[in-house]
Amino acid sequence: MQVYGSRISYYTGKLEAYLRYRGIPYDLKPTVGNEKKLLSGAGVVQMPVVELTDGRWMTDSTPMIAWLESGQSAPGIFPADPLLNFVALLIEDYADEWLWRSAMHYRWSYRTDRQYAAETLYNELIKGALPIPRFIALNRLKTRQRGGFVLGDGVNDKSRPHADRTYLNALDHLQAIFEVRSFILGNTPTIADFGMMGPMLRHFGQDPTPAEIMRNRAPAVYEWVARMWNLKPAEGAPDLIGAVDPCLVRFLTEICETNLAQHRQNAAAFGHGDGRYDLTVQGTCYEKVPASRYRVWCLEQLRRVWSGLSADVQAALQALLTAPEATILWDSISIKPSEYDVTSAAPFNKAINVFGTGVPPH
Ligand SMILES: N[C@@H](CCC(=O)N[C@@H](CS)C(=O)NCC(=O)O)C(=O)O
Repeated sequence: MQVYGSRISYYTGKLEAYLRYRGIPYDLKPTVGNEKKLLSGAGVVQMPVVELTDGRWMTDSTPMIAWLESGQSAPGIFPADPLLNFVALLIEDYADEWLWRSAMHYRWSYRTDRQYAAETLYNELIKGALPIPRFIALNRLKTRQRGGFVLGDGVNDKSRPHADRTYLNALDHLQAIFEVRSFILGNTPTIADFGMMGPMLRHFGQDPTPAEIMRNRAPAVYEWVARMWNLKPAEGAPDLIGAVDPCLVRFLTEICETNLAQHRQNAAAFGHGDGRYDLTVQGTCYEKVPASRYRVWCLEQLRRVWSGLSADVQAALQALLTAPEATILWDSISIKPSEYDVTSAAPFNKAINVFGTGVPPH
């Protein structure tokens, strides 16, 4: 397959970790210069977009990995136990939709990190493809990314300590887990691990400032990143935990307080037709963040899986997810439908970006 993406892209790294694990060969191609093909094939320009050898196009790491995995033989990365599977999906969604802001903040707010990222993107995507002088291209990249995904996504002097802290919290929770087992939900990997590779591989584990923090503060996480990158399926059945333990419960509380808080407020803003809203998470206000129709769909997916669980599993999960923010998973409140992918064709549908046409609009 052809994977259109970048060596420093969050979701490309997530997909690549999975492809390497499954031994699925791929070529990495640049998105720049191929925008028309991507738009007509997948409906969006984003990273990653995949062209299969049979000519079909697909995008969006979450449904892509689910589809690829459905063609694999056991052991699967989606836990057979419905409770653990739901926990894994919650972790994947937190990695995709919550940690992104913090990862973009570390990459584009810190001078050394943004210089490294801009140089890498220039060399990979722009040099030789677009007739733009290097220093102009670097400045444009920094302005686009910092303006859109950091300042334009609510990270300012007031919210910055929380955007820093949210990464440290993720590290501390994972470090505690990897002190007792090799992967998030056991001694074999699940979709929770592949999801967490998005932020941890190509941003936090690679950008100079957060990578230094990871090595010193959470060496077990640093080791897990390498373990995931070098992983091949084990023989035999998955070896997963039989019960959710206290270190995982604490991680789930963090996930509810952050990602599920964002989901509730984003869905409400979308319902009111607001393009931007003030997002309050753990007492910090991220001002004027862009509302996302794509994320309303993510919430719908979680609620759909929830509603398919038996009453016993729902009750067992409710006993674990005690943070008030968790109720968005089962509340009977009406959420304005995203009307995205209504025929459940993803990852082969005409996709939408997380924000507008890619970058949060100014
Ligand atoms: N939901 C998608 C998100 C893909 C995505 O947003 N990728 C980023 C880069 S890692 C992107 O292409 N952003 C749009 C842009 O920068 O224009 C997925 O999981 O694959």
